[in-house]
Amino acid sequence: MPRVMLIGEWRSGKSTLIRILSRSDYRPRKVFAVDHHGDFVNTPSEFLENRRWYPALITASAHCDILIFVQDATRTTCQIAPSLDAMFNRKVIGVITKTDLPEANVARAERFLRNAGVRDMYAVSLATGDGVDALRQELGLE
Ligand SMILES: Nc1nc2c(ncn2[C@@H]2O[C@H](COP(=O)(O)OP(=O)(O)O)[C@@H](O)[C@H]2O)c(=O)[nH]1
Ligand SMILES: [Mg+2]
Repeated sequence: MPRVMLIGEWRSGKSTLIRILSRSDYRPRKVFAVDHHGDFVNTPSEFLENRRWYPALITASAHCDILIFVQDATRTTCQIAPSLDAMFNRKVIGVITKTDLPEANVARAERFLRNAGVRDMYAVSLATGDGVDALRQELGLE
């Protein structure tokens, strides 16, 4: 399978996504550091929130095949900078989480991700599993 790196703001669902996609009991071990779990690379939310950390994201992405920008569908703001995809010479896909929650607005999350440079997006609920199969297929997971 490809090596997949996740980028997204605090509580957007990065750790949960890794747990579900890897079918294992992933708990992030490290705080404020890139965390490897099999073929998944988790990144600290702080690396997205302040551009002084962008070099750390670029370095971590170097040995990854696919980057996932994670956007929480219930959030009314987006911390992913416009055209952030251009910073990486990698395939980027978007994952919209929390589609099961009443305050979720998938169209808004899609706009945020499109603004960040994402073209291919997957809307999922990590609570119900909705949409996860399509994402698995995209990533070449069984
Ligand atoms: N209802 C619901 N909760 C979710 C979903 N994805 C993540 N969560 C919850 O959101 C919280 C933050 O998720 P986490 O994976 O720790 O976010 P991270 O900070 O990006 O790693 C946890 O309590 C998750 O259970 C989802 O699709 N639906
Ligand atoms: Mg986490």
